[in-house]
Amino acid sequence: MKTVNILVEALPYIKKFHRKKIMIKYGGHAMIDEAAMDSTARDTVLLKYVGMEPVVVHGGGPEISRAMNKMGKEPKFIEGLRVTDEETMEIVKMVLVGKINTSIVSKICYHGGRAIGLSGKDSNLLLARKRAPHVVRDDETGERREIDLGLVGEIESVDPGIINMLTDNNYIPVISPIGVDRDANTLNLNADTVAGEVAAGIGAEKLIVLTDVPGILEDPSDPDTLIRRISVDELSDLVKSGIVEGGMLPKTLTCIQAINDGVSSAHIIDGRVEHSLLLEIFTKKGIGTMITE
Ligand code: X2W
Repeated sequence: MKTVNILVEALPYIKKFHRKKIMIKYGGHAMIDEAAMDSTARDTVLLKYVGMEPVVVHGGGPEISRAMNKMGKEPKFIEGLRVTDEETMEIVKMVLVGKINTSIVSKICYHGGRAIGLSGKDSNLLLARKRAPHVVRDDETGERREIDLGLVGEIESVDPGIINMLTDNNYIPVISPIGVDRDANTLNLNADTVAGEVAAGIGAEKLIVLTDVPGILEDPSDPDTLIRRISVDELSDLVKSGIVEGGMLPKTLTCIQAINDGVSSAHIIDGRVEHSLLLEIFTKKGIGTMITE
């Protein structure tokens, strides 16, 4: 395609999303190296300069696990959620708020954006409560057993005020998935859930989840079976029939919930592909899976 045609193809999208909030979730698995993070930060700045209002939520699961291993702690997950004791919570804060958040903020600023780093504690952005213990049933004895996840939270409410104030003043908010409870305790939150809930809370037009797979696949072992567009109802059927499973399940449920809460479209795309964000937003074909009502 001629370079100029790329710009012409982008125009309807630039018009449609002018001044609209776009929630972008930078997944820990998508941020494979500094170059990938830098490229995504630059694309985020481009979105801002063509008139959209990007808001970033980042993860960092793999990096937290690496830090835990270095400190001699073994990471443990139950249904995708990290079991978080006091010491793990300190590591989570250090990695997410101290390292990843500041790194994304400085990369966005380097490319000319005005990024501000926040966690869910700032201005009570993410009020959370400790999750109830996970109940498992022993297959043999049928006995019920409770497993406490520790300092893991579920979101009670999102206060969009601080985010709106920042986007209204041309800043790009960058949010760490850490919540606060009513007694000021820190809680570890799943970053996908945070992205979905904040997207709904701020009335975002789009939720874009950057991860390490091409999107939702009909056959998870075959990248050629990518589903490019799907409605929430069709997707809910795929979930019920067990076609969407494993690591894709929480992301898929987050997208379904976001659409049901009023976000116009949700996208799952491969963040390892350079400029996947721009290809998804500005081209007709897109690059990943787009979910709509
Ligand atoms: C996550 C927070 C980071 C995250 C964790 O501790 O790994 C819980 O599991 P990704 O890269 O998006 O997976 N929190 C409760 O979600 O990062």
